[in-house]
Amino acid sequence: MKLERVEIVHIALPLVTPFRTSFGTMTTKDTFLLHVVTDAAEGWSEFAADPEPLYCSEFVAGAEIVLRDFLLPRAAALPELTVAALAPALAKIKGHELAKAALETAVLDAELRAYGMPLATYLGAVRDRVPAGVSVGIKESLGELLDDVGRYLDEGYVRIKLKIEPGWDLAPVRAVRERFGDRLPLQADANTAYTLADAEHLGLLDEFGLLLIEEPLEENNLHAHARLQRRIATPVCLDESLHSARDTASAIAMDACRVVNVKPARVGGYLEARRVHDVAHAHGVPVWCGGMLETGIGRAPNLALAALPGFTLPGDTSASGRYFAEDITEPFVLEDGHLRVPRTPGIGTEPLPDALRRFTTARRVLHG
Ligand code: OSB
Ligand code: MG
Repeated sequence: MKLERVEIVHIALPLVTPFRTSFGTMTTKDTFLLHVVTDAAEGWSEFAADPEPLYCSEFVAGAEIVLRDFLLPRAAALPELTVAALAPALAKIKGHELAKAALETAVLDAELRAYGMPLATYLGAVRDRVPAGVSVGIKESLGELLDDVGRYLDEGYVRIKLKIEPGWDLAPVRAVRERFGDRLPLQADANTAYTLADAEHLGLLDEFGLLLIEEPLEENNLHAHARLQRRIATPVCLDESLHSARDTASAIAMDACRVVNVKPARVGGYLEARRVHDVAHAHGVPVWCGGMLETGIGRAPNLALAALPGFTLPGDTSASGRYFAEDITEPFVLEDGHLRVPRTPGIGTEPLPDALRRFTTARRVLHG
């Protein structure tokens, strides 16, 4: 393929309810879509991060510059643009995995559309639908939390993840266990809010039989996570600390990570995400698909990935309605606690023109 034109479309979608984590509160999904036009087909993707670098070091305005000045010139210089050739062409640019993932995914969408192949087929999916979990933010009160969890369970979600931070950890976990029972698949995500000095305190979560505790300590400190794992029974799961299949191999070898949260954007795209899955699966380490409050453009390819054989735990791939009153694509709906894996070529969805127009805040041509 030859890259003809790349457009960035900034969008803002109000969230149905504010989402509070240990790193901040989000009330809108404010990001951009990439629209790639090649001589063979067109593709879409969504940038996974936010306007502020709170979850990771990348952010919306920075990613636009990285794409325009460093990534797109290299993609455009390829004599034959393929998704396989793209990551090697971008490798000299350090970091910026989320920006790279946005470009790679849009190119992948275009290339697969040119072949008429669904992403699920390309990746090696073995399921038609994937079980849906839901990530529940930090609330003002335990009563509010129990109401929200109860509502999600009534809707059919099969696994609950509670966001935790110092001061909001044992009490919410205990309250959810007491109200909804020991058999509810339950896990917690600290988004780096603790230190190794909190090991004894985190060990108090052991009695609640959590599936895992996600990223309890600082980002990229595999050593500290391994030391924590020696002191707690709850399996440690990494999110922020894993940027590649190589990181994943190191973390597993050190026993810093007994479960892996795979976010394709965090590792540079779907090709590397599949390698993360392969490394973990070969070690018998369960993986699940994380989320970044994506619109349907980001959610569709995540569902294809979550249909691979090593994804043995429900992910944060919730239905459109958990995030937005109106999505930018055809909405993903919960059917018996599951979401259907898209089965049309490429990522299997595209923006609805009318919704796209209404949610767009700015659009610029970045290339071509
Ligand atoms: O740590 O998994 C996380 C949302 C934004 C940034 C980071 C995280 C999250 C979530 C929600 O937990 C996942 C989702 O529902 O998309
Ligand atoms: Mg997380």
